[in-house]
This record gives sequence, structure tokens and C-alpha cells, in this order.
Amino acid sequence: MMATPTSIEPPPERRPRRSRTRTALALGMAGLLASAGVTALTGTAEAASTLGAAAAEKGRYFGAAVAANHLGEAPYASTLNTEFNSVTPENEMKWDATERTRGSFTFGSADQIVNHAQSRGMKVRGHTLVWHSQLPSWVAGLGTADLRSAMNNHITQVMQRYKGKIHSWDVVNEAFQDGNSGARRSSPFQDKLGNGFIEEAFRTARAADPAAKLCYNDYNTDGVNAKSNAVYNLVRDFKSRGVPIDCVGFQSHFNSASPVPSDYQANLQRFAALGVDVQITELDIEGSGTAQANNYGNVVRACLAVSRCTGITVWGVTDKYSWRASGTPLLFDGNYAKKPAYGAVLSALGGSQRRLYGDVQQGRGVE
Ligand code: G2I
Repeated sequence: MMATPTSIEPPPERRPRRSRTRTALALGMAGLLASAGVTALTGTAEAASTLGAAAAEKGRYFGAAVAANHLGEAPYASTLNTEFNSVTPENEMKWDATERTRGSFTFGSADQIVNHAQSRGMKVRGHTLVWHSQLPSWVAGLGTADLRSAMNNHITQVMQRYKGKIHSWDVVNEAFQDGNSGARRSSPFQDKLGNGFIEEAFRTARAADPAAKLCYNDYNTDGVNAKSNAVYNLVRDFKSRGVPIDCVGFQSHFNSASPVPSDYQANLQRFAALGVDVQITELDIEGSGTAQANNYGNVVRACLAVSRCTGITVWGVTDKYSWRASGTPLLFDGNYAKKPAYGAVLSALGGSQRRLYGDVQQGRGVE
């Protein structure tokens, strides 16, 4: 009777020999590396195993929008602290959080996030100073002269509070209309101060914290279209006249109705060619599995292909607290498990979830 393949065992005497051979090979390899000047398989030779570390190796930051009221949730904080090296307060620096009443500033929640980040060596993006939304009703009630001074005072007070602690500020957010008009969006600032309000906001911001990078930030500007053309023309005009602007933020909220555009990289590149940095500021992509992972990978590769694309921020840590949670648009699921999209991002950044030989030697195990 023939033995089935599964019943075939190597003769007992061969098993230890194979094991000795493997050990000898490993030792031989170590000797070879040592003689070539490679003293260890750990350290810099090891692929980064977190988003922040992998991005840092590419000269970029990798951040997340953070809500102060979740920082006390242990897995939220540990995921944030382990994986990300930049944070953006999701709501805590907005006008309705920082100056709900005219002239009375409240920074408790924003301070909480900034302190959390600073004590862990993370960067902070400031979001946002002048925006039509989350704007207390008193602002819309002001006359032109009062509104001008309230806008400039708001920028100055908030920026001075965090002077030296914010690497980039979204000075003006979402000032253009959707659709094909390329026109400005109606807002108290636009309607009362006119087209010049953006320039005025940026000049005030430069004076308040000269070291911070000053960004214009918007959505639906991720590909070449009428809205992004309007922003492009604004930035080109500012650069030609010496109006201070350092960066453009591309929010990059994607779903099936608003997919990652095929000219995403080309669009980032044309802005960079104007002499500003570009940043992916609010990335989230609805979906799941491989399709979502591929989209995330493509976005990361586009940023890495543009030398002035200085960093990526995803708009939240976990699907559980996403502003559109039902679309599961983030890198960690509701239980903080890494999704396929996480793996795609890490590998696009050149990192690896698999720990290498050096980790095994140091007893850290292989995931
Ligand atoms: O809408 C997505 C983003 C688009 N670009 C600018 C971002 O600032 C914006 O963020 C979202 C936040 O993720 C939401 O969390 O902005 C929303 C408001 O426009 C935020 O939602 C608000 C709710 O509308 C409020 O009811 C709630 O009190 O969040 C507040 C704080 O939880």
C-alpha cells in the first residue's frame, strides 16, 4: 500500500541536520554582513512599521484630525500616539469654539490637543481661521468696518496663542463655490469685505506668526476643474504680487460620487510649480477592502511623486468617529483594527507591517 503524501515524514536523522544548516546559513550571512560593514540587521535597515515613521523616512508627516473629547479613550489615544506624527484639531480651533462671543476667547479644547501633540513630539496643523461655516451668528451681524476688525483680531489672537507651535495654518477655508462658475462663495467676509478679504487675512496671518506656513484649503479642488482653476489663479496672483501664501491644502474627501481624480498628481504638481507647498489635509475615502486600499495607495503615491507635497492628514483616527462614519472612510475600523487601506498606505510609504529579522532577535516577535 502506498503512503499518502501527508504521511511522509523526513527520516528523523535529517531533521536536526536541516536545522543546523539553517543556523549555519544565518551565522554565515551575519558574518558576511559584518565584513561588509553592516553591523546589525536592526535600526535604520529596518522598514518603518508605523505611518508616521514611514512618512518621516520620506520627509513627510502623516497626521490625523483629532477630537479633544476622544483623547481619554485609551485605544483612540494609543492608535493616535503610535501611528501619527501630526494632528489637526477637527473642530476645536474653529471660530465657534475659540470666539463664540465677540472678544472673549476660549482655548481649552484646542490647548488640550496642542499639549497632547507637543508632549509627544507631534506637529500641529491649525484649522481654520476664516471660514463661512461654524461661524458664530454675531459675526454675520457686523457692519463692514466691524467685520474687518473682528476678522483681523480673530486671526491675530488665535495665531498668537499658538505662535511657534503650529507648522501650517488653514488661514482661509472653502472660499470658492462648487460647480463651473469659479466664483467666490457667498459669506459674510466675501459679501461685506469683497474679493480682497483673502489677501487681507493672509497679510494679517503673516504678521501674527511669521514662522507658520500659511495655507489656503478647499475641497473639490483635487483634480483640474473650474474650482481648482479659480484657486490656482488666486495663488498665482498672490505669488506674482508678493502676497504671503506658502501652501495649498487639498481636502481630498472621496467617495463613489467624488472619486480620486485621474489627474490628482498633475493637479498637485501644477500648484507646486507656482512655488507653494501642497498638503493633503482631510483625506478620507469611503468604501472598504481592496478598492478602498487601492484608492488610498494611489493618493499616497501621488503625494510622494510631488516633491513639494509635504504631508498627508486623514480626517479622523477611526471609522467610529468619522464625520461620515457610515461610509467607513478611514484607516482603522471602529475597533481600531488596521484595515486593508492601512496596509496600502504603509506600503506606499515604504513601510512594512511585517517585522524583520532584527525584531525576532530582540524578542519583539513577528506580526
Ligand atoms: O465636513 C467635513 C470637513 C470639510 N472641510 C472642513 C472641515 O472642518 C470639515 O470638518 C467637519 C468636522 O469633521 C465635523 O465634526 O466639520 C463639521 C462642521 O462643518 C463638523 O461637524 C460638526 C457638527 O456639525 C456639529 O453638530 C458638532 O457640534 O461637529 C461639531 C462638533 O462635534
